[in-house]
Amino acid sequence: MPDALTENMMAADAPCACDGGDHIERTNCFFCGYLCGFSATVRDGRVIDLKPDPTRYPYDPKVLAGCRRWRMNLDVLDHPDRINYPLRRVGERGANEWERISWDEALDDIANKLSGLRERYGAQTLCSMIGGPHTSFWPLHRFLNLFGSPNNMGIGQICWNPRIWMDVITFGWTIEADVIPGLTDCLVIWGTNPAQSDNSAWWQALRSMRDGSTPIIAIDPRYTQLAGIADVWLPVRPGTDCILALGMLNVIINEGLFDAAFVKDWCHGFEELSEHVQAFSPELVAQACGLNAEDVVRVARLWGNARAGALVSGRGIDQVGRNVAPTHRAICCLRAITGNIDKPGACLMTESSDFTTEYDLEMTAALSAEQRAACLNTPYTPLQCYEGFEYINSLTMQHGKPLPARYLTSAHPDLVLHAIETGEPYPVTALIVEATNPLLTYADTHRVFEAFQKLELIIVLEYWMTPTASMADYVLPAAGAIERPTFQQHGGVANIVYGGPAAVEPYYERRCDYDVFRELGLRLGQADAWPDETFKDAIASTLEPAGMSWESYCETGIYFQPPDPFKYLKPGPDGNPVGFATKTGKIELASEALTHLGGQRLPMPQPPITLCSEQTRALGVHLPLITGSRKQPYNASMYFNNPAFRKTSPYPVAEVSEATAKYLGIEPGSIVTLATDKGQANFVLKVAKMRDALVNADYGWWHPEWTPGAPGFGGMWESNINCLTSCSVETGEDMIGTWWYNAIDCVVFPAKEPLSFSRDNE
Ligand SMILES: Nc1nc2c(c(=O)[nH]1)N[C@H]1C(S)=C(S)[C@@H](COP(=O)(O)OP(=O)(O)OC[C@H]3O[C@@H](n4cnc5c(=O)[nH]c(N)nc54)[C@H](O)[C@@H]3O)O[C@H]1N2
Ligand SMILES: Nc1nc2c(c(=O)[nH]1)N[C@H]1C(S)=C(S)[C@@H](COP(=O)(O)OP(=O)(O)OC[C@H]3O[C@@H](n4cnc5c(=O)[nH]c(N)nc54)[C@H](O)[C@@H]3O)O[C@H]1N2
Ligand code: SF4
Ligand SMILES: [Mo]
Repeated sequence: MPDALTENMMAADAPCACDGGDHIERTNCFFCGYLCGFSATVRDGRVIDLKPDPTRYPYDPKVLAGCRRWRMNLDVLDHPDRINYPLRRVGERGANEWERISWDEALDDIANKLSGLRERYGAQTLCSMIGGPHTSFWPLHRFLNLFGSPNNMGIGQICWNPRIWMDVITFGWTIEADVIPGLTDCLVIWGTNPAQSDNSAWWQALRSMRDGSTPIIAIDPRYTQLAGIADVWLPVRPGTDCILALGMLNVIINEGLFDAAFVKDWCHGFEELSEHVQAFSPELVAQACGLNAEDVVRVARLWGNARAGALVSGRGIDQVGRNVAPTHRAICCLRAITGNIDKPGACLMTESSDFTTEYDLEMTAALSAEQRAACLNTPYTPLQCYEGFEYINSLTMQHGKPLPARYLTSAHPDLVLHAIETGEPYPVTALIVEATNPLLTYADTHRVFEAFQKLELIIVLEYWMTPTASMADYVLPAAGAIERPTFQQHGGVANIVYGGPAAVEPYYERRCDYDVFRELGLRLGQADAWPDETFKDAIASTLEPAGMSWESYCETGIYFQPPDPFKYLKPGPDGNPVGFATKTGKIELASEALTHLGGQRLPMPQPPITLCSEQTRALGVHLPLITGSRKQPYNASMYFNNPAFRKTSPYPVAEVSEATAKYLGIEPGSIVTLATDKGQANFVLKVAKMRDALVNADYGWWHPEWTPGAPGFGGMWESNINCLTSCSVETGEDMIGTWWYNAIDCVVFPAKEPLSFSRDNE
């Protein structure tokens, strides 16, 4: 019996049996980073059916078989809650009272207001906020560069940048694990759980390696599905991963397991590193990390003996505040001294794109030196600012590879919020919010909310009336994936892009994000910078340098050139090997780049912070907290309006181990309040296999079925873990500014009132 998916596929392959007027269009999903290919049946400009298209990227029926979301692409097209027309606020901010206006009126209004604010306060008065990879952000960034605004808030510091920055500083470019079954001889998966965050091709590949021939090591305080297929599970104490990595280095160096020839030829600072790690004996490390010393030694030996060792890290260690850079640096050293760099089956250095780089797409060069200097990050985060970017970019440009500027310079939310609150060092009065829901996903919801009240102009591009959108002056209706062409590249640090065409023109008056920024640009004197009238034309121009036509992009859904291994050995202009694009030309175990910028040469673990005063601690039991571990079927603050999902995953959950539940004296299934000095939120307590004395809370929860806007804002005050978090730059990481979503603390106590989401409706 073919399953539903196979039937779908067979139907997709079969000749179209539809009415004369129907036709089939290729298109893509964009509900997650895979951008799976679909074929859509279109009748009179409407999609009437959608099927997986296994002939296009990612070419793997298993991806869709494991996905619960893809059918939603049809449901959301005509969903009654979609925003279909430009809206202008008429009531108080947040009152959810709107008038429908035309696009021309909206764009003229916004352009006039932005122009007026720029005259009054300077271009830096405009900031932006972006979120996870839901759309192409480069059109917004181009608009900002030409407008003169240096402050884009993103998710960079806590999602992607720490890895990218530390790889680039150590190796001269970024690294990807090159997992090849049969060749890879050790696989370390650190602080990521692809079973929930990437439950498709990558997770399937990992499962297929379960035969025991490649040792798999999972480093995660929770016993995830990944831990379930691993040979070793290290339930590390959150935030102590840097210490663990230094302990592994200690064993590998002291037992002589490193690749001595590679270290001699290609690593800078080995003696310094060797001396540095002597303080991190397995016993001391085990105590600090809450592990057994034997396990630390075992894992160190597995990795030390690997000659095709692949190491993948994730969000778990991207969000540990001060420890983020030292942890990633120590991991870079683990890869380097074992020679597991730029080698098949191990870790490969990626390439720069053959198609137009992100640096050029964003028109980075258009932002003047004066405006770069105005970026609020200067001098607080010396790497994550234009000075830091320019210095490191000058190193990677030795090999002709430009870094993407906007992510790596994105403004620190604490500094932007401070400028909104105080007008210092200059007034920030206007905000463009694209494809993000910061009232749920940025740290310190109360503070973000207060800051929104102070702004003169908020523009939100959205699908839905989210809590954030309800605070806007203008809400602009965004076209979804199958209503617009899609283009997903890896921030310009790899030679890959995928996506495809729109199946239909946008429904109602929705527009592709690109069109919005182009139209605003045209109204603000940027005509020369927007030669491509449509996003499709812009994608076609972007692909041109790679020799790929729009038609072949649509046909295959991908442009990809695999990176060459052993790039550092290739002869340079003088006939010698080119080496690495760092200051010393070698892999910098001791970082000359960070030293140059005033940072630490060697990875040094940092102490934890507390978000709970004595007064808060008196409320209940004080415990370490991690937030936001990914769970299907939701994604951050999205898809809570899917009734089938809500049926299977109805509540926001806080997980603890069985022993911890007993210690708390609270029955699983009860409602608990988690609190810090910043605020509180309610969750259903659940028991899970994980470290004792630790809480793991969901993130992103709100209630789209409740009334948007004041006072409840779709229930965003109920179970929003970011009511508890902080984005303080002072307690953040020194060089990048990363704040803490993991390895923080909270107080747990039984909720005083039943959860209001047990009500059917508000
Ligand atoms: N379903 C779903 N999928 C998603 C998303 C989503 O919201 N929902 N979001 C997407 C996005 S934006 C991202 S960035 C990726 C993230 O995807 P992943 O990198 O896989 O992130 P998580 O699933 O949160 O995994 C983090 C793991 O780190 C562990 N952890 C927490 N603190 C620590 C620590 O201090 N040390 C160590 N070693 N581990 C720790 C957690 O227990 C958790 O299992 O997922 C993407 N995919
Ligand atoms: N406590 C805590 N906070 C976290 C994290 C955590 O683990 N813990 N994770 C952090 C991470 S890694 C990330 S990436 C962020 C994610 O944070 P966000 O990106 O803010 O989260 P989403 O809920 O995915 O919000 C996306 C919004 O964009 C809209 N949207 C989707 N596609 C489009 C489009 O094409 N155009 C437009 N205009 N809008 C669109 C959706 O309707 C949705 O409202 O959260 C961060 N915050
Ligand atoms: S949600 Fe992701 S895996 Fe599922 S169809 Fe869409 S792009 Fe593919
Ligand atoms: Mo993310």
